[in-house]
Amino acid sequence: MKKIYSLLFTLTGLLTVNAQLQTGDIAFTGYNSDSPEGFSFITFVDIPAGTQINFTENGWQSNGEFRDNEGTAFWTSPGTVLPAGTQVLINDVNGNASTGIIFTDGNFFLSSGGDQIFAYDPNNTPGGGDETGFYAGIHMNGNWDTNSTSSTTSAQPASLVGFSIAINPEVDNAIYDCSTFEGTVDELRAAINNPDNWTTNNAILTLTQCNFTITTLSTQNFEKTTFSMYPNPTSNGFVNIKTSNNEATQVAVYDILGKQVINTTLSAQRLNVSSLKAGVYAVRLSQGNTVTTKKLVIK
Ligand SMILES: [Ca+2]
Ligand SMILES: [Ca+2]
Ligand SMILES: [Ca+2]
Ligand SMILES: [Ca+2]
Repeated sequence: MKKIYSLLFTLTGLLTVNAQLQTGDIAFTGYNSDSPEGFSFITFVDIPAGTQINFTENGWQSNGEFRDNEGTAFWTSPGTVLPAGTQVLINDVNGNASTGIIFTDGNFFLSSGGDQIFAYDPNNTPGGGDETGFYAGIHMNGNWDTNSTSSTTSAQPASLVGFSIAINPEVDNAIYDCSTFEGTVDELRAAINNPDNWTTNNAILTLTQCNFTITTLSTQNFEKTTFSMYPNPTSNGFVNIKTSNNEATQVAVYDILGKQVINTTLSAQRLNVSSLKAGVYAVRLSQGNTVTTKKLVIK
């Protein structure tokens, strides 16, 4: 029995490690330093059940360490997977979350004179030369400072460039205005981390849901990131077609008159084109619903 428990423990440990989010997997969408203090964020990935994220208001120092006399809030995701695109509203850090559980160490007080919040992995606390545990950041005291020398100031961690936001000038409360609510992860993250798209107020704001929709790969992205075809031009009777996922690819080749001259399913990454005369051809590659067309020149 002991062995089983220890095996389960090991497995759980491994699963927890695998489940960690990456920098930029969440982004802040709201911040209230007026009472009740709170914040909101969107997740761009499915968050596994029972995942913990820490939110500290300690500033980040130029020596690559947190300043350490402020508070931390602890959020644990619910007992089921939280789907990508979900917005979590922490309406009150002292116990009111739209989903999951939030509480603090009792020392979490966002200053109305300017403050910041960093989200990070509690199993990979940033510091000691390793910033990979950062998920997102929001600074509410003008532009980022060069160092954190007080509870209201903070440097921007290098790993959070592009994955954080600074509201300038200082204001007590701010929320993302939902102007962009549909797009790829990169598009949504860029819109959310752009302070031009935020509403600010020195009176408390109601944290709101934007009903985000994350769209998946466009054909262009697919072509850019998952297909390569070479040599091209080719003169040796074959062309290699590689995909990043190694799944079978449906290949159709058309001549310049639009006549189909090859139609096959490729599993070995090499297409025999020795039957084709010299000229220009269109190669249609598809996997499931994803389709792209490339030009092939045979010499
Ligand atoms: Ca406050
Ligand atoms: Ca503070
Ligand atoms: Ca203020
Ligand atoms: Ca602070």
